[in-house]
Amino acid sequence: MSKITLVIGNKNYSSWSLRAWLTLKQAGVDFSEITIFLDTPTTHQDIRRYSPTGGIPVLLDGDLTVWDSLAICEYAADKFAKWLWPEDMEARAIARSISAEMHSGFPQLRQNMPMDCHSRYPGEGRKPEVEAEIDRIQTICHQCREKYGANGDFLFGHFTIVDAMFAPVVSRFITYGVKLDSVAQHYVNSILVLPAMQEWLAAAAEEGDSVRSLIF
Ligand SMILES: N[C@@H](CCC(=O)N[C@@H](CS)C(=O)NCC(=O)O)C(=O)O
Repeated sequence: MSKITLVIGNKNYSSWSLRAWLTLKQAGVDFSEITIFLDTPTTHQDIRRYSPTGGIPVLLDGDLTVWDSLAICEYAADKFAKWLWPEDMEARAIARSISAEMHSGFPQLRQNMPMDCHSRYPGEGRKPEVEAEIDRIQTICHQCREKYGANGDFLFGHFTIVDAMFAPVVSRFITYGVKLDSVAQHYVNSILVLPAMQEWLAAAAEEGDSVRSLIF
């Protein structure tokens, strides 16, 4: 068993888990997974065995416990792959701003279009407040791709933590059939074709249960 362990929720539903998991995979980290299924009678106590907050994902590295998706991504960048953030200081500041925005924002998208990787609900959840958040995401795509994206297909060129933070949104756009402009669609496709993303989606499809009342 490898030294690093990531405790995650259902691959189909746990958007926060996807962010940490994809970051570790992209960084080539060798890690084991512990899956705790959400919305069962023992979920809460099972998560509490690992997590001081009662939330997942949680990363275990020897005696060290790192909780919260963004902190896990930061730890991966510190310990394994500095390139998970852009090299340029200003680009890095913008990348961190966008990651923080995704971490604390987009409540309408979360509430009305919860991640459900293997289901398809085209057109569901499209309130004006949701449209406004989708517009904001497209604006981020345009600005990053234009200013920082020249050397690759991702928001800052090569894959960074920002892209991991956006991966659940990409999945939501597929589930809810969101039509995007060409720049945003190209970006969505770039995330989708990542082998690690394909691996996550295939595992999510295999889980096949339904807890649609949950909001992630
Ligand atoms: N801010 C936290 C959010 C974590 C979170 O809300 N995780 C959900 C699963 S995606 C959870 O643990 N829910 C606990 C439960 O359903 O009992 C992070 O970024 O990691």
